[in-house]
Amino acid sequence: MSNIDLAYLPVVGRGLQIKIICEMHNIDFNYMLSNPMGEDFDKDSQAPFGTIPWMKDNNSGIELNDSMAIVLYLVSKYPGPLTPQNADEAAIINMYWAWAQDYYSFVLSPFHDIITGHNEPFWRNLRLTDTLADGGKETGVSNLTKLHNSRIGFLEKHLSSKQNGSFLTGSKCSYADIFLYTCVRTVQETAGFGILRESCGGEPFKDCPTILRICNEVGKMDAVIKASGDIFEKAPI
Ligand SMILES: N[C@@H](CCC(=O)N[C@@H](CS)C(=O)NCC(=O)O)C(=O)O
Repeated sequence: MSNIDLAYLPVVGRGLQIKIICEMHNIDFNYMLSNPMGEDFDKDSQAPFGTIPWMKDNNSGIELNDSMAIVLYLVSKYPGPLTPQNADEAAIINMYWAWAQDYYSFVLSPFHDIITGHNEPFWRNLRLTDTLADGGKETGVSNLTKLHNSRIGFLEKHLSSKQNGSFLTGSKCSYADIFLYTCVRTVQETAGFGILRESCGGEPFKDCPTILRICNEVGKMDAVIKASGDIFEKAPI
């Protein structure tokens, strides 16, 4: 039996970063596909908060139902290259992780509703939003494109003023770099995010050389290549 049971969806989403982190820390895991895109796991009845990712460590018995909680647990329980060296380093990494989580929650996730054509109330367990309300798809895409540009604009300005090594926090790749990478490549490469690419004239990160440089460095790492496989090409989002 694998040490870790991990449930998510067959998309990049909030699952790939956990898979990459497991690969980098040699953590064996059993990947289960959840409803509505798989039958190994029922998020509505098996996940305490009704969302995925969900994880159970069969060694310790600990069960976690939040992506950041899962990542923080894995890098501290199973130390490896992504484990922060001290509290200060951890705090800064967690701030960048939270940037990516907010970008995902408020930009990418509402795009998922447009891409998958869902706008019915309560189709999610976590949030009640209708991205298509007040103007339909065109307005929704236009508003979210503005938000995308604003969010990445702040991060790029901040990072470019630091001139601080190849990664977010300096010379060492962190779990926040991994999440930034999965978000950026999702927008650049997955079929579903073609609508954001189109809305940005084909290059959604064209004014973000620092963000792109960091993602290029992350994308060169063997564990990232191995864990990602062809997911950006094949997954819809
Ligand atoms: N803060 C949570 C958010 C989890 C979340 O929203 N997961 C989405 C998939 S990425 C989900 O389960 N959506 C289905 C639903 O809400 O029913 C985390 O980071 O794990």
